[in-house]
Amino acid sequence: MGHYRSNVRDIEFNLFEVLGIGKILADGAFGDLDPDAVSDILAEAARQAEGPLAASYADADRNPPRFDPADHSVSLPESFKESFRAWRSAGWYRVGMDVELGGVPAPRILVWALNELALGAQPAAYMYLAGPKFAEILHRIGTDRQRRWARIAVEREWGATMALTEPDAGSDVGAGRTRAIRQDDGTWRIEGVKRFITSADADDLCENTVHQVLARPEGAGPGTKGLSLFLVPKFLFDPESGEPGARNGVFVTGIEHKMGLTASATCELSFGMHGTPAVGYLVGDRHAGIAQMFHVIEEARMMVGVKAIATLSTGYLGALDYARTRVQGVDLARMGDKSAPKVTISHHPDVRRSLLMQKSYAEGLRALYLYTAAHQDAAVAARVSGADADMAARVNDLLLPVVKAAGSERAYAMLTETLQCFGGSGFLQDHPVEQYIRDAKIDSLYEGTTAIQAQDFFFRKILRDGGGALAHLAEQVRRTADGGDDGVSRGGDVGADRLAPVRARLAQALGDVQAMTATLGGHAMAAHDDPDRLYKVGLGAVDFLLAVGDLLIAWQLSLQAQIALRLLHADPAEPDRLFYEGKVVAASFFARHVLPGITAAREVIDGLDEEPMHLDEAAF
Ligand code: ST9
Ligand code: FAD
Repeated sequence: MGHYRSNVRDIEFNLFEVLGIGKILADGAFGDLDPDAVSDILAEAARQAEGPLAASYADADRNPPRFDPADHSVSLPESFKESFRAWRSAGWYRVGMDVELGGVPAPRILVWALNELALGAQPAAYMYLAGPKFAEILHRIGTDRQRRWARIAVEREWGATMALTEPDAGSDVGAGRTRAIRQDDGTWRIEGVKRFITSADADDLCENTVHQVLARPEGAGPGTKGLSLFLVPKFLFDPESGEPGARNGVFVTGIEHKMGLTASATCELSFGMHGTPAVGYLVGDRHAGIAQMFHVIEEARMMVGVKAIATLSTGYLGALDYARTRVQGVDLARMGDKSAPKVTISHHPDVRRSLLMQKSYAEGLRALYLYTAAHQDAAVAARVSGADADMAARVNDLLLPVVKAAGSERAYAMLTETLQCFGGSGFLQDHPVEQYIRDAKIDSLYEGTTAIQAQDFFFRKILRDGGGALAHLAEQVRRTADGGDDGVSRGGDVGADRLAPVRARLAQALGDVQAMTATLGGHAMAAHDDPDRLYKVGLGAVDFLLAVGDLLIAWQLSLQAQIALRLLHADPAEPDRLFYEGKVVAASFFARHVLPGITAAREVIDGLDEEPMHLDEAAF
């Protein structure tokens, strides 16, 4: 069996029973797609993800890409290229893509569910296949000529990169020094060095690669607002047919040697420095680089969160299998009985605690990313949360940093629980979990570190939004805590007794989060007169974001438990009964074991103090 274990049962529970995809599709907004087709798509994509796509996971890690300075090329492992080609030729990336680009209509909840399968099986391949997604964005924001290029890019299967980072410009993208010089023919010369660029050379997987580059036109102002977005193709091409021509002056000049995710080549990329000018084309013929690049960044931030969650899910399912078969020790309740039979480790309370922790985070985070995806389609959002199109977009904006940062931080922490379940064997390369941990660490770093997400979440997504999207979400949480309708099924409150303690803790956690929001908001307001009060926000922002993440996970788990209890009432077949029982216990476990931490986080936020900011660096 390959390394990857999908959880299609849980994905389907989310799509069908929680989000109500059946009713969404019946509205007709997504063409002929029907529930049976959704199930078929998921089953077949999972089979391919677990099979050919996942097949090269370990091999590509042990035999990573190599860089040849003679011709600035990167060669990828053959096994990896086979996996990539198998997945690309299956065409899953067309599901949900713009029909004008050859796509098939589908709601974003299905698109992201499919993405989870690819990202769990072979995340580097998903990233090399970013070309069509880049093309979709260019098709939205480019000039007419660039919209044609977008169609060419899909037809000819070109690759794409996003090139922001430079040696002195990481989190601080606005410090970028790459220059753009306007030419008489309307094109631009790009000069500079970018660092850490993912998929900057794709071996022979793609005929051409289009780099999306932030650069500063001569005379433009400082910071991010002075940056413009340019397309810089590896090969210049015929603008009508796309036929590649001369080599453009953008060259890979090195690859990074990384802790994990080694199959994904991370490159230094230089522009106009090897005797050939780097020709660039201004996107949309307007200077709005950072805003345009954020279309890409938003897609990529969601991708990173889903990657982390997918990795946790496969890790958890592996740990579960191991715990069901590894025999060690006797049942704790018979610890004094030397003749007691040996049991599998899944009988030990601490292993159960660990498995439930992994399960509740993996399934709660999956529910959260799918709920977020539901707000990427106005029609779906209206059904799921009653949001209008404007509110749907704001809820999506609010949740992106939570999916990205809580997803990556919690998945990484839980993967150490996964490894622990394997005992010493988990430390060996016999199991994929050590690679999962190495490969997942990057998720809290790239696409904006956790600290950057936390600031984005508080300042932009809450304060600047006037708290509107947060209030919309809080209302949904409140409804679940009150035992209201689950939104989709409109069933009665079947599990009221069993869920009462969960709901009480959920209500308490909601109150704690609202109090934290008010406290941090108070500091931000007071900063108009006393700017140092912003330090308190900075000191508490990550704790706050993670607390909100836990609240939302608890909410989704409670909602799922409510639906599961109703379905249990209908006396389902045995596998379904077990699945729904697991849902109820996961919600209860998370409420008891994790939610008290939100009250503790509230205390931390209440007690924030500027002392760390006044400590002399030498005293650290
Ligand atoms: C990276 C890649 O790490 C990781 C792997 C990716 C692999 C995929 C590769 C292939 C890609 C090909 C493309 C395919 C497409 C899809 C791919 C999917 C896989 N929301 O607050 P201000 C804008 S890449 C929306 O003053 P500062 C807005 O226009 C490297 N817009 O910021 C705003 O103006 P206004 C990733 C936002 O202080 C303007 O920015 N690097 C948002 O100037 C200025 O805002 C990072 O992520 C937002 N949330 O700059 C950098 N925020 O206010 C992290 C800002 O008027 N650093 N804007 O609306 C940051 O995010 C910083 O906070 C900063 C600060 C740079 C924004
Ligand atoms: P720094 O910005 O130097 O941050 C160092 C530490 O300081 C972090 O803990 C950070 O949270 C903290 N910090 C920095 N500023 C602040 C602040 N204002 N407030 C609070 N804390 C702060 N970039 C691309 O453009 N394209 C790519 O395809 C790409 N792929 C990547 C692939 C890999 C494997 C890696 C490692 C990086 C990639 N990157 C890419 C770059 C990535 O986006 C940056 O590494 C990331 O944005 C952080 O920048 P930095 O590494 O310079 O860290």
